[in-house]
Amino acid sequence: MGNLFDSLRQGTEKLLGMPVLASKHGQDVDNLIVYVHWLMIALFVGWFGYFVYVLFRFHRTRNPKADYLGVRNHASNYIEIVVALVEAVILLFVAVPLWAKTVDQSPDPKQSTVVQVVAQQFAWNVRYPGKDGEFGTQDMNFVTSENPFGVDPKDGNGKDDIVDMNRIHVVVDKPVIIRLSSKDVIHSFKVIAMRVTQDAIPGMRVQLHFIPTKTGVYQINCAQLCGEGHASMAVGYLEVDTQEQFDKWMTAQTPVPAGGGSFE
Ligand SMILES: [Cu+2]
Repeated sequence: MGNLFDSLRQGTEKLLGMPVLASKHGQDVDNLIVYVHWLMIALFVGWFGYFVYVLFRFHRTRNPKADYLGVRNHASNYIEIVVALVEAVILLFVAVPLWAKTVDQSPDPKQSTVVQVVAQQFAWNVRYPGKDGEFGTQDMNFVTSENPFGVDPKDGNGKDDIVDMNRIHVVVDKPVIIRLSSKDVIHSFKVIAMRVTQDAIPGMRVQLHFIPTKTGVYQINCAQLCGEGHASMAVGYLEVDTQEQFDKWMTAQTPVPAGGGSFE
């Protein structure tokens, strides 16, 4: 029974053409998508069948005189209850536990790749804590076009911070914590392969996290229509490296002193 269920689910996934999956919690997201589609297929078939039945059953040749009493059985009520029950099961036993398991339980920053991402029209600014593992303190009063993160130029912790644009390096099988914000309008950070989406909101820093399971380069999309160049935010990439590749890349970076660098 379990095997039949699994192969049915995998068959549906194939039929839907699900995109590449490269994160740990992603399979649960895909399962939810499949269950919702099953329900929708059942509703589609049910409604369509009912429509065809009505065309036939209530055709005027069969009903020359209108019947003012209408339907007297309760079949539709029972069907409605069944549909509501299925929806409740999906919500209470799949969607809510998934949220509790993957969104509410934040990984330990010490065991994770922590990255700050600030979206702007139309790019992604990326910042790593550097060798010391500590981000320099930030204040919005320090924000300029050269210092999008508002890093305090006097804070020693910020001296070795690495700033980059449009490419986020992370390590495979290690939790990733992204602290997300925006410089101008509402953007949305979406990496389909990781099955994550989070709005980037000016004045707020929102955390999202996931565990990448496959090395490779995955596109970042902006999932909120944020202006004329919205589509060009797809120049952003998430690169999932091995620890070795990541360390090599990190040592090749030159820290950008706060306020002194430019990425143009
Ligand atoms: Cu955007």
